[in-house]
Amino acid sequence: MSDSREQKWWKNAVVYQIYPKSFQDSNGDGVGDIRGIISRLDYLKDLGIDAVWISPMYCSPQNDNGYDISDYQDIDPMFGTLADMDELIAEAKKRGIRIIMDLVLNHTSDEHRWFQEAKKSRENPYHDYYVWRDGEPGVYPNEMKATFGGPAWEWVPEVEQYYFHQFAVEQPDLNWENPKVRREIYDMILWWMDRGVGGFRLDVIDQIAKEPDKKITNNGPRLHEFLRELSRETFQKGDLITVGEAWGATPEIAKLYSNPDGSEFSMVFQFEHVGLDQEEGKEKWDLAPLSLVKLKRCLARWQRELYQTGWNSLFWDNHDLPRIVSRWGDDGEYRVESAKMLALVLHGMQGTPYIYQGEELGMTNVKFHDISEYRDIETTNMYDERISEGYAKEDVMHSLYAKSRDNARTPMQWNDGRNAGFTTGTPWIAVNPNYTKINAGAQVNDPDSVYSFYKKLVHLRKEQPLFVDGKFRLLYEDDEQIFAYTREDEEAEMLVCANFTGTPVFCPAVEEWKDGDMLLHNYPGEPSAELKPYEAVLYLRKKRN
Ligand code: TEU
Repeated sequence: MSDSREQKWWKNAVVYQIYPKSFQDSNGDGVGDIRGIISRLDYLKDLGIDAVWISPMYCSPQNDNGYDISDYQDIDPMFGTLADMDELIAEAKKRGIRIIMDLVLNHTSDEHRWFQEAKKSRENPYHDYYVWRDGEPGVYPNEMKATFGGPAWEWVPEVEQYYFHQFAVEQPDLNWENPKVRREIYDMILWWMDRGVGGFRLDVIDQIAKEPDKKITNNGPRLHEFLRELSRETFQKGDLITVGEAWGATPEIAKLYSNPDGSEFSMVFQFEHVGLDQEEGKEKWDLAPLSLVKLKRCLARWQRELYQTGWNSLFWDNHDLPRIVSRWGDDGEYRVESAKMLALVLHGMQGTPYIYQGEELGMTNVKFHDISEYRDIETTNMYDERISEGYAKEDVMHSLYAKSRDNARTPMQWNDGRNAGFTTGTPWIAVNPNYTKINAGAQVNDPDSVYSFYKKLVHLRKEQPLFVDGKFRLLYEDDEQIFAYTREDEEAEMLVCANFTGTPVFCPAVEEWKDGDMLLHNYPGEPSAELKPYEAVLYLRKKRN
């Protein structure tokens, strides 16, 4: 075992993401909660994952489902209590699972005590916790827009100033220039570390060092100075996994974030591959055709660039993204095959893989008929905006079906019973009607299920050092159907070979590797050089010395 694996447990780990509102309800109020999560820990243990990242459960008015925090040091009653949280940490620990909290440090809720104080007067000690600019009602400091629609500035008559918000009006941005803000944040993080938390995911962390006067949102000049201080004052005092969300990361920047010297984070989420199906210069709703060549080049570049100089996170899905099987796979006839194929292609690369709840079941996007069934603030704001701009309803719905964040947020499909076993009450967002077919109950004991395939992958990673250390090499770079690559170290090499389409394709590498051990395959029997729709295989061979 190499040094890096001994020192950095998270390089060998698989993380599972829970969106708590939609995971498991224990008290019939239609919203998932901590006791629900505790009741499903054995399921997670069976899957074999090492850590669970849970989206925010702090006190929040829920304008953005918990990404608007009103008290960082308490749990929202909707999810339970601090005592429940302590129990969750302890119960997870018993099963060898660490709990990763989601830290939203770029902004708070407008109901946070700091903001309530800040907006009282310019002299208030908390005023400078946020980002204010002078102006007059109706004359904005500049034309910056918020991610969730509308201007990025909101007028507060009491102080006759605008505050800056990169997301919703209810999410005022914190002022990281103020050392007091930073100290409060560090103390809060240390407090969670003392409770036994195993790591943190840092929400939109590349946006904290904004300079709105220069229209700088992410990657501000002081960003890495702030991050190094944050890491020194908190994370480096424990053995944590930390992952920053950085939509604006390039490989160069990611090397800073995930520097092996540990000065910032363990790794970052970068989103370059996620934006490939969006028309350039437009919004995520403006869909461009998918190109496998572009996807491969993008992912391969990240593999190459961070090799031994940083560390990748590997993910297809999260709570903001549509379901991968509906996006790059086939959520109809070849749902099972394509879900497995996508899993293998992702997990075979170098980095720490993340599984988003339900991905291990091959859960799909949802098509609600009416906007009233959608809950996400980004989705409903965009709908209103586009309808008022004259877009046709069908076109807007078409974009929602492809990209709404609610695709990922429908309740976890546990079984084929009422509400998919998620709640005995009325779910806060409707269950995807395909739960009768796609659910955990049908898959956990089926050796051929998507679930079992994920489970094998997770276990393989523990057995094969190549998954962690092997050097990546892309094959067939210009092929629009095949995604194939090798990983290699001094002792062994492996081949991942996948047909990314529903049309058979000839792939000579499969023939060349026939003498290797076939570790995984998403069809029965041996593959031939003609790969079937979405067929994927993993071969390993030892090197002869
Ligand atoms: O997301 C960051 C972010 O930039 C997203 O809003 C992204 O632009 C959008 O989802 C693309 O559709 C994080 C959280 O993951 C998200 O859930 C929060 O809403 C957001 O920050 C604000 O805290």
